[in-house]
Amino acid sequence: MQEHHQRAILHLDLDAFYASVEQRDNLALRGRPVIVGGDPQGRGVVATASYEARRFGVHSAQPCRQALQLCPDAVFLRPRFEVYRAISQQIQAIYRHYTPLVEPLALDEAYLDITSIVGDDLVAAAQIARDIKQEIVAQTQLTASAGVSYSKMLSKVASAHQKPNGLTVITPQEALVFLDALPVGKIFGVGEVTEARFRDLDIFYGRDLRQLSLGRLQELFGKRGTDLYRFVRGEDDRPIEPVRERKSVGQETTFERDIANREEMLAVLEHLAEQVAQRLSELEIAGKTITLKVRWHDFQLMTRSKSVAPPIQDAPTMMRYLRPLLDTLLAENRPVRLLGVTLSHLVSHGELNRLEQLRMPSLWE
Ligand code: DCP
Ligand code: MG
Repeated sequence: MQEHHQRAILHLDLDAFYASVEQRDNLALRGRPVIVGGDPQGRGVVATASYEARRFGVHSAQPCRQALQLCPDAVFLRPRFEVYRAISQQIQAIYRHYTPLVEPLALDEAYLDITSIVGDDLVAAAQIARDIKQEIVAQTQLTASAGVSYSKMLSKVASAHQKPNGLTVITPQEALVFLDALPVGKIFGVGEVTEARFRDLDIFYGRDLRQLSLGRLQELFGKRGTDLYRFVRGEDDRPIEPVRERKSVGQETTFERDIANREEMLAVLEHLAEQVAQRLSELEIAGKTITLKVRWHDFQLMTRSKSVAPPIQDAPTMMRYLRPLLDTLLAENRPVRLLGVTLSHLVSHGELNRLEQLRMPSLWE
């Protein structure tokens, strides 16, 4: 385990994400107050507001009605999640170009551990943050704010320090100064309830919290008291936990008795295909390769795959390929004890849309 101050952690957060995307895609919205969220006449809330609208006091989670009162000239828009998700994939691909240690927190937010590239050199880490910010602008025309420090908590504090388009480094020597001035609500794990309890104790900032002894914090908050005691001293060892990229989506079933009837097998495959299609749709992906897996009654395993264009996402299309694949195997004429369907070489819906828009079917080859 590394010493807590010997890592280089980045936190990247896009600026006014949904609103910036809308302004990017519609020139008429640039420089104007834009509010993305629910219906201003209805009961919806603000998802986010452009910086022009924030000047009027509009903010995330505020009722849209109230936002309309504060900023009657604002343009209200519904979110376009597919577009935001596609951009999220795009920026995560940029991050993964630097390190596999990428932990997304939200569509527009992620931690990167770049210790393997720069050691504990935060100046070099800041240069990488700058490069990444530039790459994001180049690829998406959107700006991000970056925080550079030796822990998750401090890099997140750093990225929020100068927004928009900011870059802030917090060195181990500077950590306490930043934490002193940090409202307790911004400390990891401090929700509204805890914040209210702190308010009753006249604790508003990190510097107030640091006055409490470990014993007192444990008395007040149990085990979490220990974390708070450590966080407010700049100690946060939480590792970056990357989400592994999914390689395949599959489903299989073993029979109680072996089956030898083709129609029965097809019925099973159809059921499996529907389950796989359901999962693909939840994950918003499609697969370029379909694989049929068969285990014979004697336990021998065989698979047959086919790569297809365009990528597959629905059960009927899967069946179109599974039928001939099954028939090549059934020539064997043996009873089957397991059937499985797997899709691999996955592509996101975002990627799919982009490529479809380019109308270049050759890209699927
Ligand atoms: N979001 C939401 N509801 C919230 C907060 C956020 O729907 N209560 C959505 C809209 C935001 C996106 O998530 O665009 C990212 O959230 P952020 O907190 O990072 O906010 P922004 O990116 O909009 O602004 P900032 O520049 O402060 O990061
Ligand atoms: Mg953001």
